[in-house]
Amino acid sequence: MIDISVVGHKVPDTDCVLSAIIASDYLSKKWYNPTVYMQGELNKETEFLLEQLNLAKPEIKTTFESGTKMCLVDHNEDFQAPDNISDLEIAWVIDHHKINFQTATPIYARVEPICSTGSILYKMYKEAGFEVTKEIWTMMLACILSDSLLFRSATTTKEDTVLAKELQEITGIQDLEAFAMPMFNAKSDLWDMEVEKLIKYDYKEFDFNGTKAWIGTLETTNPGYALWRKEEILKWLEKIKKDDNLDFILLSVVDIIWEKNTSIILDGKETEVVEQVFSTKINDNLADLKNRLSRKKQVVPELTKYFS
Ligand SMILES: [Mn+2]
Repeated sequence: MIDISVVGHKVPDTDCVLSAIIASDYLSKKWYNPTVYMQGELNKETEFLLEQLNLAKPEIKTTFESGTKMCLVDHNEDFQAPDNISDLEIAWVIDHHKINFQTATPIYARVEPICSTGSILYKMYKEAGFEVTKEIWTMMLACILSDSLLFRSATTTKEDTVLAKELQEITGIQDLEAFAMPMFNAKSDLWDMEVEKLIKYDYKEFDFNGTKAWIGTLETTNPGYALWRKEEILKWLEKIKKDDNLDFILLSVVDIIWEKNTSIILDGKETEVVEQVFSTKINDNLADLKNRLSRKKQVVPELTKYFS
């Protein structure tokens, strides 16, 4: 048996934490002795799901012993990976993001442009014919529903809806809305969260052709929890921009129910760029980015194009 550490990206979300747990089950059925880690605290949605499924919280770890064999799930780029990734041995990558990584040795890699890493793992189990517990099937379904926002996000593919249907049959979960809403509500329970934590709930950093950017997304059934605190959020965005030496920062508040993206935008460069890129007028530091629910497919590509 080969020891391997399985880990998802920085600022963990449901797909990356559950996929790490599923991938570790998968690898344990091959020739591995896997351990699951995560690179930060659970968000409230994932915490809710782990409680429901009676699963233990993975240990948090961002630096691994030099030479450790790694399975990266739901990410592949260095800046999303553990801090000392260049000292580690990437053995597996299971992901659904754009590829940008190098390895010293040949590896197992499974990357597909479908809505969740959980969807890919489901296909891998089917192909391998491994036996699966109901918890694992349910986790796969939760990954699909979480990352696709119950199929509302532009990242959803035809294949995901087919896979979800199959998983529904296997798990006997008939009403997907009833399954997903408590997840989304758990994630949206932000009213008493400190502003800094709120802003950093789900963010990713990007390098747009030398422009260092930071894009936060708050997916919520109750956008008011964030929008009511706009003035405070603007001050924090200024601070994060300065502290992290960024060129560009924005926070999208995504209303999952009404499928609407309202982004909080600083004056100056951010306003100028967002007005141009998304052909919109910014009022009171708020940009109506319409139904752009997906950072990956509807926000980042436009900005990448602008800055290139
Ligand atoms: Mn994902």
